[in-house]
This record gives sequence, C-alpha cells and structure tokens, in this order.
Amino acid sequence: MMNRLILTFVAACAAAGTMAQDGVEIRRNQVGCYPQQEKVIVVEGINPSGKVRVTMPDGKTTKPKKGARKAVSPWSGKTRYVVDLGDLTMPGRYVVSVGNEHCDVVVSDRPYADIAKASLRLFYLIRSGVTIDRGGAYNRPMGHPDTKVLVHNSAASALRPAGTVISSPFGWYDAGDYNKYVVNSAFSIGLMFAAYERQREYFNALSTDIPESDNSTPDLLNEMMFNLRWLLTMQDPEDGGVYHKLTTPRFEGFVMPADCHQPRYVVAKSVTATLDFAAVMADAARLFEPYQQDYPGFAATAAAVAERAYRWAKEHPTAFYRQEQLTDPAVSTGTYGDRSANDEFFWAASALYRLTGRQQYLEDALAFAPQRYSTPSWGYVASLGAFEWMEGSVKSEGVKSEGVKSEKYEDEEVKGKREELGKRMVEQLMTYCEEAVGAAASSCFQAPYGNNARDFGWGCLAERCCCQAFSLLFADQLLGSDRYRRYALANADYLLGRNATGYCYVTGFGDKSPLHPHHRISAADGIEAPFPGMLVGGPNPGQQDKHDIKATYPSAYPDESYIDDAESYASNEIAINWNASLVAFLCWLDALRDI
Ligand code: 9MR
Ligand code: 9MR
Repeated sequence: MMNRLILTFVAACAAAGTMAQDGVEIRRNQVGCYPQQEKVIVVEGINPSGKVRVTMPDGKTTKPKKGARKAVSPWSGKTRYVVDLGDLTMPGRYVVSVGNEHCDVVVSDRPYADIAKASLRLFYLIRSGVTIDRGGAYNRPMGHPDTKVLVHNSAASALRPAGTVISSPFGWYDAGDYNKYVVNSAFSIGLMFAAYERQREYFNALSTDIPESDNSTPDLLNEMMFNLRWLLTMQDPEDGGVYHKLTTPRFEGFVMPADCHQPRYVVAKSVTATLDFAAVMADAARLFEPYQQDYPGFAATAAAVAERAYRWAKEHPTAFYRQEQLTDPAVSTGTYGDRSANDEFFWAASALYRLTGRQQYLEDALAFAPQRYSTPSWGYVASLGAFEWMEGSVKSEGVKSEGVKSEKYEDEEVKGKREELGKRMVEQLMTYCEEAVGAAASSCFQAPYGNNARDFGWGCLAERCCCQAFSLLFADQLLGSDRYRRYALANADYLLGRNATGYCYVTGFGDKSPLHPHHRISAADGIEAPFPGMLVGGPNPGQQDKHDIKATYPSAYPDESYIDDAESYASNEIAINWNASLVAFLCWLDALRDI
C-alpha cells in the first residue's frame, strides 16, 4: 500500500513537474546540489530567455543573471537551452518556473548522502544463499544455497571429475539474472576497493545497516567479504585455476530465488577470471589485514590464493572462456568473454607487487603496462592496475594512504622503476582527463559525458558516465586540486536527470526514475517499487534486445535509446559492476563536504 502511494506521488510529480502539454520540458538534477556548485537546468521546446523565475526557500523570487545558451543535439537536431540559475547557495527547496512549467531544485549540504548509501546497500539486498531479513518490505526467504554445485565437464580435473558436487555458497547475484560470474564479481569489488582506499574516513563512518554492522570492520569491507567468501570457493584447490562462473545452463524465468530449481554448475577455468581473482584477493589481503579480529586468517589466505592463481594464469595465458565449446549441458548464460588478458595481467601483477614486493611482479607489470588511460570496466581493468601505482608518485596533501607497502624491500634501481611507472600512469590519467572535459562547456547538457555516440551502449551510464567522473575525482585528489570537481558534478547532474530522456537513472530517487528494471526479484516480488539505489544500464542504440521485447524503443538516437521496460535487458538491466561504479562515484561525491 505504502509503495503504491509513493508511486502515485512520484507519477504525479513527474507529470506536474517536468512534462508540459505545450512541449516545454525542464531537465535538471532531481536529487540535489551542493550550495556552492553550479546550478544549471536545460530547457527544451521554448527559448526561456527572460522567462525563468526562481522562488527561493524563503519565498523571494529572483531571475538568472546570464542569458540562456543555445545548443543543438548532434543526433536528434533538437534545440536546447542551457540556463545557469546563478548562486543559489541557501540550502532548501527552490522552485524554478519557465513559463507555465515548474520544477524544484534542492540545495543541501549533503545532497548525495541518501543515494550514496542506497547504492552500497543494494549489495545487501542482492545477496544470494541467505535469508534477507533487514530489507524491510523486501525481506525474502533464502534461495540458491549453492551447497550442491556440479563440476561441469569443461571444469573437470583429476580430483574433481565431471559431476563432482562442490559447495560454493553466498556472493551477490550478478544482475537481473541469478548467476555468479568471477570476472564481474572481482572487478566490482576491485573498483569499490579503489574508492575505499582513497576515502577511508568516509567509509569508516558509513553504516549500511547490514548484519555485520556491529563489528569493527567498515561496512563497505563487510559487504565485499560476503562476495569474497564465495569467490574463494571458485578456485580449484588442485591447481589454483579459477572457474569462470557458477551458473544454470539457461537463464531462469522471472521467479523469486526460492523458486529456482535448475541445477547449477561451475564451468571452465579461464585466464581472465583467474587473474581478476588474483588481483582482488591481493587487494583484499592488504585491506583486511587490520581486521583480523572480525575475519581471522582471511588476509593470509587471500594472499596465498592470489599468488597461486597468478601462477596458474602464467601457465595458461591463452585459456580464454569459450562458451560455444561447452556441451552436455550447453550453457547460454552471460559470457563475460575476452580476447586479451594483458590488462588482467597488469592489474594482478600490480596488486601482487604492492602486496608482496616481489620483483617479478614489477617486471610483469612493466611488460603489460597500458599505453593510455581508459576508464575501468569489467572487460578492461588496466586502470585498476594503474591506480595501484599512482599513490606516492605525485606529491599531494590529499592522498592519505600507506602507499606501496613493498617499498621497504626495494633497492634504488627497483624503486626507480616503480616510481617511473607510477609517474607514467598519472600522466596518462591527466591526459585522459583533459580530453574528457574538453567538450563540456559547449555541450547540450553541459557535462563531459554524453557528447559522443560512443558514450552510449550496454552499461554506458556506469562504464562511461560514472567511471569518467570517478577518474576525474581521482585525478583531483592526486593533484591536490579541484580542477575536475565541477565536471564530475556535471556528470552527476546528467545521471540524475539533466539528460535527453529526463530520467533520473537510479531507482527510488528523483521524480522520474526507472520503475521496471530488468531485474528478476524486483519483477517477481509483488512489490511495485523496485529495490532502491539501482543504476540501470542506460541508453543503448545497439538495442540488442529489440526482438526479445514486446514494446518498441521510443527512439533510436544514441542518448534516447532507452526504455523503462522489464524485458529490456540491453537498456534497463541492473548489475553489480554498474552499481559498483555508482558507489565509487556517489560515495566520493558525498565525501566532498566543502562545496
Ligand atoms: O535475463 C537475461 C539478462 O540477465 C542478460 O543480460 C541478457 C543477455 O545475455 O539475457 C537475458 O535473458 C534473455 C535472453 O538472453 C533472451 N531471451 C529472453 C531472456 C530474458 O528476458
Ligand atoms: O555488461 C555486459 C555487457 O558489457 C555486454 O555487452 C553484455 C552482452 O554480452 O553482457 C553484459 O553483462 C551481462 C552478463 O553477461 C549477464 N548478466 C547480466 C549482465 C548485464 O547485462
């Protein structure tokens, strides 16, 4: 009942607030802004010059000082007007009117506190193999115990022939589906670790009300542990290789976890899964070391399994996952396939050098080092490796971390190589950032993201928008500057409503957000509102699902090719790697308190 009321309210606001009968639309960040940040809205359907009025929280009205800037969409040709509302520094709710159209703009000292927390808490709601009893309306019985998982013939070894039953419980569901994939799991943890390391004070204070919240470990790490425990079971104890995934042969239907009964398998070991596992375990060994009391023995175990996995990968450098080769049964679920493991080698060698100081890892990292910076994504993890070297390579008061622990083992020559690599990684990041922000000022939505057709595709809002912003914030921290902050904030504005569809793309926030994500639990639980805090994939002109869905995409333009339909897995699914990007970005924004 409560959820229905909320939804009705949300729908009413959307109708009254941003969509007009005369075709005028106002696009703005629907969640909130910091007092000192730029406050920009985008108007479509009318030239708003001279027509914008702002009612302040105290009831007084004002007008923007600057005129509207005109911009034309490179794809649809639609004309848009970018309006800078000026200094609205008093916290509170402002009402912005353009002719007969109105919307609100919320200014607050902590505009991102709730949404940032929800983005991390989402991982609790999607835990598998346990009863969810802290989810309020979303409580549910346990499903997928995964205590009787079959070894697929593609994964068989002498001690574990095909059909062997192993136990591989816990971990998060990957996405809209119920399978558990090592590549994506390790990447997601690695990205959230990267954020945690640079915002420790923030994360030490962040509680997400999970079963472990009362222990002495930060909740971000507690949540990662729930997935790390599962990951540990994915390594073949015989040789150290890591199974690519734990999966049903075919995707389940849209039913609740407790109603799923297909057999589950671990399938083929792969070089990419094994390296991602090695990297994230090396990071985990380092980061969990101070928390032995809550997790006795874990740090040592993680270090040992990481090194074993790495050795396996060195012996099997071309063991790529080839789903089409699997038979008896054949498998048709997500692939997370790859054709190059160079970036995975780089991340793993980097993390292992940082942990152990063994020179071979430094040599390997040098051999696999990237030529330029790319934002982190499940298929290209070089940046996670680059982050490992950056600390200590730039003098900055912003960086508070222990740096490369292995320093103490280094002679001058090795130290020189490490420092040179760190410097190179930082330079690559800076080059990327300068290029990234170039188009923002003249663009339709005044953001670095969203100005190139390549910014749109499967999972783009996470992989392109959030990860770009995260990279910008990271660069600022290294430089001890705030040069890129406003651009990162502009990407938040884009993500949360100042964009071509007018959606705030995170469920449960804003007045027009996705109500029908491609997410089996949200579709099957009988509750109208989806889990809160989920970032959807976003506009995807590839429309790879168009023959599988009954509805038709409303548009083919890159930035409008999005449909809020539960069947649309190519534009409206949710996934752990995407929410990891959201956590990394929004928690960092929420940690910035002086704007
Ligand atoms: O639900 C599946 C989703 O998690 C995947 O990302 C997607 C692509 O692999 O596939 C979805 O499953 C669909 C399948 O591929 C085609 N038939 C319809 C399935 C679900 O609606
Ligand atoms: O995020 C993945 C995206 O980059 C790929 O283009 C897409 C098709 O292979 O698959 C996405 O990952 C899906 C995975 O295979 C299965 N679970 C759902 C994931 C999100 O759609």
